[in-house]
Amino acid sequence: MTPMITAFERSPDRGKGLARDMPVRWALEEVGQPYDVRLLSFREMKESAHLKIHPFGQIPTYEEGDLALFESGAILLHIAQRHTGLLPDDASARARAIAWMFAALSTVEPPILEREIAMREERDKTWYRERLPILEDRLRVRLDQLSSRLGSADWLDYAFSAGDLLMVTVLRRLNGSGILRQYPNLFAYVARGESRPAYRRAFDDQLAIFTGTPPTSGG
Ligand code: GTB
Repeated sequence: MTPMITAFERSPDRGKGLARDMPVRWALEEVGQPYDVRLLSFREMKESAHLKIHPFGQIPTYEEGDLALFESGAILLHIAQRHTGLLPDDASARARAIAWMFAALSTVEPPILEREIAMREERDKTWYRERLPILEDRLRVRLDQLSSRLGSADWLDYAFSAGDLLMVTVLRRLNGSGILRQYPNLFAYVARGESRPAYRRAFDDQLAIFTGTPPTSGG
């Protein structure tokens, strides 16, 4: 059964691969699972047909037979558990890779998002100039820690895993900020993830939606 995922009909990032269908596409490409894509407008995301699948009216979702999932992290875990290639066979290594998935979404991403949201929505507030350095300091604490842990390794826990896939995805949100360049090992880590063939295929497919050119694979 070919899974169906949802994505923006017109992504606000203009095809930069920052929307959360990107990690789902990347995971499906890594495990060699073809998939279909249903594109949704912002209006369609809030309609009852989609709300039955996603209670918060967002993308991505994942449908496969009777199973309908929302939350990119849960979708990633499902794909990684169902196929080989994204989680190690060894039980302890598998548990550690899953810990990195949670770390990406619940420890590293929040300070990245807080800064991003402040820059987008609070620029005109009186407190903005004082608050931004506080948010950037908080972010640097996390990046310092992540950079120390990664050291000179290629991936967070030996072999590439779904933990790396999500961590690279999360760090990509800093693209263009100049912050990642201050951490050469994290910068190289993101580039290493982006150079994987599966990543490239996923990126090109989501970009094709924006540019209107036919997809090469996946959907
Ligand atoms: N926790 C959920 C998950 O991980 O799946 C969050 C899902 C989510 O935030 N979905 C967003 C959405 O549907 C799209 S990805 N938003 C529409 C809405 O809430 O009405 C977030 C996103 C959107 C745009 C950019 N961008 O333009 O750069 C980046 C990321």
